[in-house]
Amino acid sequence: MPYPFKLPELGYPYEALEPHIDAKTMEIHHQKHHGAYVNNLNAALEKYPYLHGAEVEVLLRHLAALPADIQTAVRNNGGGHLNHSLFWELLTPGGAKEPVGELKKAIDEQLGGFAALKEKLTQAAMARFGSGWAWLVKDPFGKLHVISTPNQDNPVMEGFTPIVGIDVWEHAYYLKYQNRRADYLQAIWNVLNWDKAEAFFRKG
Ligand code: MN3
Repeated sequence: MPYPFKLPELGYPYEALEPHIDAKTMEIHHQKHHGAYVNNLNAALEKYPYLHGAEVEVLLRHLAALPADIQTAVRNNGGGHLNHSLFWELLTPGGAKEPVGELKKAIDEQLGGFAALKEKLTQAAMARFGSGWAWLVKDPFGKLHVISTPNQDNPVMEGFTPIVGIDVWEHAYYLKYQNRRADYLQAIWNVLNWDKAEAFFRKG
């Protein structure tokens, strides 16, 4: 959905991911952090009606074509909006707890299986200095990659399709885990929904 962008409903209660992700973190993360990205993105686009029909992915893929005065705002806040919209979906309670279907096959064949993927993603997330994301992505030729992006950059900016994204900003875990990013990264596997990841893999 293009401009005006809206904060999506979570579709599940804030406490649904306890004890792995606490309700307060989810509430602040969704309402305050994601909410601010949406508001700031709309504010940046307001004076450029010719951009109001564009989906956020399109804006992010073509940042250099945008008016210079809003490129940074769209990059940070459009990225923030897209990243978190994907993240809430990937955390939907229920669903498969390990890779399934076509995605499982691709992970087994290309990355050496789920255990190897977990290790690669955890490494990418731990190695991200400061704020950013770790990702499982697919390139346009069907190959999977594990990457990490700084700040709110989204893999679509590099031509990839995001399959799994893990938020490693401190706001994603600080209330419960404080400085212990490694503990948060261990817990996150309990709440990832691999049916959703499979759907992103097939769609992309
Ligand atoms: Mn976040």
